[in-house]
Amino acid sequence: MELKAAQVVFLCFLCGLKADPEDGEGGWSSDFSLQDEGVCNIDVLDRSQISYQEFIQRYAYSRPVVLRGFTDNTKFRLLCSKSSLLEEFGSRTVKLSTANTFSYRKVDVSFQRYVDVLLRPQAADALGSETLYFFGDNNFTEWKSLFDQYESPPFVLPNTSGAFSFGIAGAGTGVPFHWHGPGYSEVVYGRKRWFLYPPDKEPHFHPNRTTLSWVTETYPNLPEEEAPLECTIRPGEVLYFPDRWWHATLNLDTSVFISTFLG
Ligand SMILES: O=C(O)CCC(=O)C(=O)O
Repeated sequence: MELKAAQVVFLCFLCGLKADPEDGEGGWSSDFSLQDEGVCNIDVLDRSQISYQEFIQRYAYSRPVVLRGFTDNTKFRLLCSKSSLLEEFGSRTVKLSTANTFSYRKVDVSFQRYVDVLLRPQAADALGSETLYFFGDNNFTEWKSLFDQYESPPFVLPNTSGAFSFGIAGAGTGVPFHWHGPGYSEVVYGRKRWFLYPPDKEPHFHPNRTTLSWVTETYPNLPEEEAPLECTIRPGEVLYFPDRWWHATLNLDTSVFISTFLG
């Protein structure tokens, strides 16, 4: 079939409008991902299901919640595609942290090198203390053009402001149990499985072992009363964790993610 010039122009116009030129995963998909999303035993609420007052009364100081469809980060998501980030920030230096509870060791590498060499699925037997994770320690001056486009979750706790932590990590990676102040976690690409315990219920874990090893070795043997709260979040959802709640994460896919810490 012969295409007329006008038809070609129209088709090219549609190509240009395609939301993501690489794929639905922003070019971050890899051959390996984890399938088990686990249960979701945390409340998941759409915008129409909760007001700010209800959030404060029911969740802000007492339990986690997943909020869905509260923000539109379409533009931020496009800027986080692999090609876009590499083009803009490939030559910038990023600070990596070991993926253990206390994240002591820090290593500087170029963002391009991190993506080309270090961003890979987690080996099942690797120690968290030997795994380098790009999350936080962001240079907000150099990456300003990106963070300016992020719309953070609208429900802020009284007398707090948000600080961002941005990261990208391979399937099977994650941060083992730890706690700190309240905040939100959002995945821009990929899926992230979260495990949480209230402040007075410290989970059994080894600070240098990975979440992956906790999930495969410890989790299946937990008595029912020691089961965590858990949920897998996807793009368009944010998980809220209250102050001092224990939490651990497991990236099921290569994931791009951002937390908003409220302090
Ligand atoms: O997103 C992650 O993998 C780590 C998030 C986390 O532990 C945190 O925000 O404190």
